Amino acid sequence: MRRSDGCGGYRLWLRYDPIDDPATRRDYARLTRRICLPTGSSGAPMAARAELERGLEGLLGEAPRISEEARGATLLAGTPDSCPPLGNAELRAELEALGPEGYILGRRLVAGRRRWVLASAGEAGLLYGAFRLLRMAQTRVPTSGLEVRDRPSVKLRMLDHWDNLDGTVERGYAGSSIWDWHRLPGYLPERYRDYARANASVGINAAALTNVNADPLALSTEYIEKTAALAGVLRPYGIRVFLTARFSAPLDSGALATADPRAPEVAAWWASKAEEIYRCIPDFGGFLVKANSEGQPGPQDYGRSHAEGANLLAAALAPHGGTLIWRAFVYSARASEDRAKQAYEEFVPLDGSFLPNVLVQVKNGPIDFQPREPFHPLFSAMPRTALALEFQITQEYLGFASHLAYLGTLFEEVLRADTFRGGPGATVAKVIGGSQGGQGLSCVAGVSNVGASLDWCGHHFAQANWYAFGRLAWDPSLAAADIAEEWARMSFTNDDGAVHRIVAMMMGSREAVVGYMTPLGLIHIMGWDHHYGPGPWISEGRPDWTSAYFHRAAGDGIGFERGPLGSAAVDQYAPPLRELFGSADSCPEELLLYFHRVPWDRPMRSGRTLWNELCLAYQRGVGAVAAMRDAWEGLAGFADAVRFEEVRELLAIQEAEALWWKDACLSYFASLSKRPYPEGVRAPAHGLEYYKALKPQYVPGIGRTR
Ligand code: GCW
Repeated sequence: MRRSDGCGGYRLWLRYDPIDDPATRRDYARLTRRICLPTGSSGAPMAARAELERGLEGLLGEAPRISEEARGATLLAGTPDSCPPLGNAELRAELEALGPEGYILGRRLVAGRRRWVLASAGEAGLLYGAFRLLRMAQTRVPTSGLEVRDRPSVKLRMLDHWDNLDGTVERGYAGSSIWDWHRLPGYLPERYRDYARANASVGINAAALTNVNADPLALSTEYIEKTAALAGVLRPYGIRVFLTARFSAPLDSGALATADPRAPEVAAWWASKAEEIYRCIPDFGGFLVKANSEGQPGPQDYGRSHAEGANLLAAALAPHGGTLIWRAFVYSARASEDRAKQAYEEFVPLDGSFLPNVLVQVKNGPIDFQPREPFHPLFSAMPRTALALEFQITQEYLGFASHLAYLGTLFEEVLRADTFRGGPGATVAKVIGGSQGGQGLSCVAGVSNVGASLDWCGHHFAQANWYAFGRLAWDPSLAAADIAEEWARMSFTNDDGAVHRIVAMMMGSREAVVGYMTPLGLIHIMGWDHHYGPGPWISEGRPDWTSAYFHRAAGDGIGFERGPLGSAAVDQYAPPLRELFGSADSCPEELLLYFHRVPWDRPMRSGRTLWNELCLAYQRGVGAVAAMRDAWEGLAGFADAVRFEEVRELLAIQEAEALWWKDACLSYFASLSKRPYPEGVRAPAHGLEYYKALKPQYVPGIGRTR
C-alpha cells in the first residue's frame, strides 16, 4: 500500500499509481513514447507538459520524452499555431468548431499520414486534453479505436469559496481556508498549484475566492495585490478569479457617503475600482454579489431594484470584459407567507432588464440546498436573462464532512429536471446552457467544499463531490453513475468488482441522507444556526428560519401547503408541472410534504399511511448507512490503510448520527401524530426531551465575516 503522501487523500483523484495491467500499460506507453508538445513560454502548454510528465511517469514507471520535435513523435500535441503539422485546413476547421477549450484526441491525417493527435484550437483545450488522456489511462480505457472530441457545454464552470479573509470558511467543514491571505502575495505554497490542477482536471475554469457575505477589504489595493498573486498561480490552469463585492463597499471604504446606484459618484467609484483590478489582473473574471439577502447591503437600501444594483457593477466591469454574477437567493427581512415564492416574485418582473454581462445566479432549489428540493421555478421564468445555476458542494445540510453523501445524483436530478419552459424538454441543463435562450453567457457554480485539511474536503468521499461537480458543469448530460465509476477507479482501484461496490455505495448515499433527515419532501428541520443535527421542534425566532414554519406538523397532519388552496407556490411552475405538483394525488411522493399538507393517515401508493411511510423512510435511511458500513468492510483490500480506516470511522459516526436524526425526528413527530411506530421501525432509544437537550457546541462552519 502506498502511503507516500503522508495522508492517503492529498493526491485526490490524480494519484497516477502504476498501471498494473500489462496490456494497458503497453498501449499507453506506445502512444506516449515520444510526445511533441511545443510549449513556448506560455502557461497552459507548460502546465499540460508538467502534468503529462508527472502522470505518465507515475502510471508507466518512466518519464515520457516530451519535446518540440514533430518528426518521430508518437503523439502530436498542440494547437494549430504552436504545432505546424496540426495547422492543416481540415484539422484547423475541426478544432475551431470545438472552441478554445475543446479538444480532439484521436488519429488524424497529418501531412499524408495518420497520426495520433492531442489538439485544440486553444491552449486551455490542450490542457484539458492532457488531463483526459491521463484519465483514460487511469481508468484503463483501451487506446485501440480511441476517438475523443469534447468541448464544454457551459462557459463558466465555477467554484464559489465562502472563505473569509480571517481564514475561516462559512459552511466549511474541511479545516480553515486554503487561502493564506495573511502571507499573500509573497507566499505561494505548492498547494495552490495542486488546487488548480485538480480543478483543471475536471474542467473548472473560474473561482470566486471570497465569501458572498463579503468583506469590503477584499477590494482594497492591498488585497487586490494578494488576489493578483493567486490569479498568477491559477492562470496557467485556465482558471479566472472572481471576487465577491460588498454592495456598500464605496461607503464602507470611507470613500463616499452613499452606495446608491443612482449616485454618479458611486458609478465612478466602481468604474475606477474595476480599472484598478484589471490593471493588476488583466483576465479578472468579475464580481459575485449577494445583495439584500440575509442582512447584506444592496440596492433596495436605496429603494432601487436588483437590476439597477446589478447593472451598476456590470457597467463598471463591461469595458474590461468582466462578468457580474448577481445572486437570486433573496428573501425579505420580514418573514412572508411562503419563503419559497420570494426570489421568483422579486426577479421575474426584472427579466430582460439586466445588462448583457450579467448572470443571475439561482440556487438549485427555491429554499436552500436541502437534501431534496424541487428545482427552482426561476429556471422556467426568465427567458430573457442569463441564469447561472448554483449548487452547494459543501454539505451544509447533508451531514457536513462527516457523512458520505455522493452529490452526483443530486446534481443530475436537478440538471435533468424538465422545467417545461416553452414546452417539454427544456431541462435545467438546457436553460442554463443557453440553448433555450439566454445571451451567450452560461455558468454553473458550486459552493466549494475545499479547505486546508490534508485530504482537502474533510472526507475522502467528499472529494467525489468536487469531482462530480466539475464533470457535470463541463457536460451536464453525463450520468452520475458513470462519474462515480471514473472517480472510484482514479481514487481507489480498477478492480471491477470493487468499483462496482464502491459505486453502489455512492449511488445510494444521498437517498440514504434524505431518508434519515428529510424524507417525503420535508425540508429545513435541522439544528438552529449551525445547521448540524436534527431540530424539528425549533419554533422560536424569526419564523422562516424555524423548522415548524417549514414542516407545519400538528395533531392533524404535516407538510407545507403550496397548492392552489395554500400559498399557491405551484403556480410559479410551468404547466403541466403546476398541475402535477398542485395536487397531492399526482405530486411525486418524494416531494409530497414540500408541496402539500396532508393528514397523518393519508394513504400512500404503498397502501401504508403517511405516518407509517414516514417512519419507515427514516428507518430505511438508517439501514442504508448500516449497509454502506458493511460494504466498506468488504473493501478493505482496495484502499490504502489510512483512507480505509478514516472512511470506516466516519461511516460509524454517520450511522450513529443517522440514528440520532431518525430518533429525534420520530420522537418529535410522534408527539404530534400520536400514532404508534409501525412494524419494522425501532422506537427511539430516548424520550423527546433527551433529544431536545442535545446541544452541539463549537460546530464548524459558522464563522462569519464582519
Ligand atoms: O445556506 C445559507 C447559509 C448561509 C449562506 C447563505 C447564502 C453565505 O446558511 O451561511 O451565506 O445560505 O447562500 O448566501
